[in-house]
Amino acid sequence: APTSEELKKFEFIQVLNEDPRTKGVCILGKLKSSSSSEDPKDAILLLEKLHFGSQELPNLLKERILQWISTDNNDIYHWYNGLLTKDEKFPDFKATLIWPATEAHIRKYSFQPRFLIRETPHIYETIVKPYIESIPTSRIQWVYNILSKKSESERIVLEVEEESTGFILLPDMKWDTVTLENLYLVAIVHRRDIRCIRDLNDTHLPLLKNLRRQILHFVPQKYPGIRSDELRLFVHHLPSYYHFHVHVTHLRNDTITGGIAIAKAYLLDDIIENLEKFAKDYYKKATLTYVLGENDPLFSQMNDIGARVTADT
Ligand code: M7G
Repeated sequence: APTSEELKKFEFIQVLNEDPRTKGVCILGKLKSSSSSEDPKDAILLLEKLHFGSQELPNLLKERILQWISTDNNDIYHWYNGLLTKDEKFPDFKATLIWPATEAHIRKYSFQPRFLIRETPHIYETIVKPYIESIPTSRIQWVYNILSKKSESERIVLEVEEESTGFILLPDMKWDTVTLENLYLVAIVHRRDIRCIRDLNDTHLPLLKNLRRQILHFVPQKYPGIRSDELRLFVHHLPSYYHFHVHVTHLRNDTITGGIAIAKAYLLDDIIENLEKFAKDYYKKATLTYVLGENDPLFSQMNDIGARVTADT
């Protein structure tokens, strides 16, 4: 990973996106490796200001506030800005560096108009599936690195080693791993034959139920204070990475960047119910409505075929 000295040389190009609600920004730049003579490569830096940690709150006023800056007042209302002292135990922000970043990353993280799409089984078969099959496996190298313990192995919180129902549970890269209300874990299955929700059928019920049971049993034990009925288990469609995984988030982590938005997130409970009670090939037959950004590689084909939602679809 680039050192802080190398990161200081990050050359700013432009802001790709920002969200005042999550205090997050996404910056495109160039970054050079000091150990090689290669040209600087595209880099995406996701920065997010962190929440006050519950451990620091009791001493915040006494120990951590360096300066109060009075800005205004009105009657009994008084406003200030403040500066905190630096403390490594309580970092100010979290950063994710994607480097070298591909064109696909830049498109994904850029602000873009979004549209609702109706993906019929026919559209899936003729447009989406060929697209999924064309994605190089290198795109999910990070998933294989986790499964083979090449990366993030010390972050694994639970592993169930079984060929057809096994998985690895670990913190999602979006989580600061400290703020419980923002808990965000991802369960990545060991098997490599399920690309997305469309591949699921009744033969996968043991896997889906195992994920549900193990996660709901384990997470409240691992993170005391969290109850099983505060955990949202869901799957994205479309996902960014076509290797089956389940998102596990705290109910209070309900910002859009938490990935929980309707027409993107499908509850694991509903998936199980649909396959078990309604049809074993439910996801072969269903029309799925979801949000697609204009920069998505599928957008122009979807647009051409008339997949965008209208009053008549
Ligand atoms: P997705 O639904 O395929 O895509 O979910 P999304 O990013 O559009 O939601 C993939 C999930 O894996 C996301 O929640 C990512 O934040 C998370 N994730 C992505 N990468 C590259 C990593 C990684 O390298 N490590 C970990 N722990 N999580 C990742």
